Amino acid sequence: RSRAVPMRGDGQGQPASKTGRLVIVSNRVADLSKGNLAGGLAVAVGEALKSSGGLWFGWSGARSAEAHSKGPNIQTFGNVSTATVDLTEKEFEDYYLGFSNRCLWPLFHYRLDLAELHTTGQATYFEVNKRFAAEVAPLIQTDDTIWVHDYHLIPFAAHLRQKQVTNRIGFFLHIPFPAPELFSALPHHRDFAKTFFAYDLVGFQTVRDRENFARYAEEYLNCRRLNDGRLRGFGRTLRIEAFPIGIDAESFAAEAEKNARAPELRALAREVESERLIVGVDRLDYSKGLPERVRAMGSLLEKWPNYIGKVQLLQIAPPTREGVQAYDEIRSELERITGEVNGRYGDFVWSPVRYVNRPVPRAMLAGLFRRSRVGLVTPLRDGMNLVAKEYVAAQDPADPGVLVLSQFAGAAEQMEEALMVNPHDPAETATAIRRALEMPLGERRARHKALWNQIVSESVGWWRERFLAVLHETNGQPATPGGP
Ligand code: GDG
Repeated sequence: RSRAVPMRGDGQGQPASKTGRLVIVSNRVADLSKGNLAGGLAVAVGEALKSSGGLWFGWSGARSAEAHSKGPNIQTFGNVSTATVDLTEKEFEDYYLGFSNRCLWPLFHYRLDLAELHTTGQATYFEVNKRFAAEVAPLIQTDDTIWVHDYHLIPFAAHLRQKQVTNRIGFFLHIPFPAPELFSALPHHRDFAKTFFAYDLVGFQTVRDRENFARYAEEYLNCRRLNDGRLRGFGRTLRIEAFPIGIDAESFAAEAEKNARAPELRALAREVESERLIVGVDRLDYSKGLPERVRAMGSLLEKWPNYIGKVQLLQIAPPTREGVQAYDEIRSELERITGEVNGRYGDFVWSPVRYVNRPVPRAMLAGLFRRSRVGLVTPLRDGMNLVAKEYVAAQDPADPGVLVLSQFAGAAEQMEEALMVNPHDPAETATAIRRALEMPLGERRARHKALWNQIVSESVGWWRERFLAVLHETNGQPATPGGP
């Protein structure tokens, strides 16, 4: 665990509330009119926004034909405001679907084969970042702390600095940072990467990601690594740290306990015993290793036919980023393999894989996790993977299920007591599933206890407070026109 602890300072600096407002910048802004904050980022930063007061800026989610914005749409909810802007159709196509999701997403997930490196979207990506920076700059106050999120907005601070903004600006990358050899395949990668140096702090999910970035900066940008771990380059000193994102484990556990007996789940239990139920929940993304997972089910049944008619994988995989070809392809592939495995091993009353291509309400997911003996989280590459943590949080400590986890999920750096697998090897995954299904109660309890302690102590609140505390230890940067 100490691997994620900051190398410099104690991360216990001034809390955000004592030093002015928090300004969150992310691709999408949550709808705060709904009262209850739902969804990853909103839950993750919501408390900090409420405690220090703040502003959340980003895309409204709407597309408009007009090329010029009339300024952000500002809405106020108590001490928190949202400021949103629309994207034009071209911006949506080139910045969001194009460069962000056809190029950066696959590249950062080690999928050079899927990355559209020559997309014209890179120019629009920079333009949108520039426009966003211009729209938010007049709203920034001198003592604001600015926290920018994720791969859509990497050059955001560079554009903001050109508007003479000298505030502290932090960035958190929710997805992996790839090995330098991969990143350097991006055309103009140096111009792109130097924009990281406009931040005061760049946070990564894992030590591996942080070190990939550091190695890239040293080898390709001629930066110098200081003894305290910071990077010196482009006339600036950049602090880089690993901050593994967490969940609110206690509230997810309560939700799971409350929903474990929901009528929908009782009906499911009539068909498959809980002790034989395996669950997977993932956006239908090629990074999540879904076809490999279904192949592993085939491998399990081939090697151990005693499970035929008894076990079932319930895979929830809601569609995502429709309109990007790689997503249409992964869906076809998953559906073909699911059909193949079900056709080979299923009969009139039972099939080994149940596949749901729709989102399921969060409460239902929590109950489902609790009723499933095995949680199968086998991405080929993942920044963190919150499902792994949610699955653990949902278990009954007296009779807990077992997490089977990919070594390539960021969560693997923290969750050592899971059954770790190489998701590229269906036979290895099948062996782990069998081990999970057969694991004695004592071992299940011991593993669960260790994992539970881990997710409770390194919670989402811990992540948020540590990021902001470390950001407050930095000094802010002079605005250097024309700089990175
Ligand atoms: C990115 C990074 C990183 C999923 N299906 C349904 C549903 N979900 C919820 C899960 C979980 C969340 O969505 C997914 O989070 P993950 O972390 O698993 O993955 P990404 O969406 O790829 O998130 C990832 C994360 O950012 C945070 O930094 O961990 O590595 O890729 O909470 O439960 N929720 C509901 N219905 C569904 O059908 N309600």
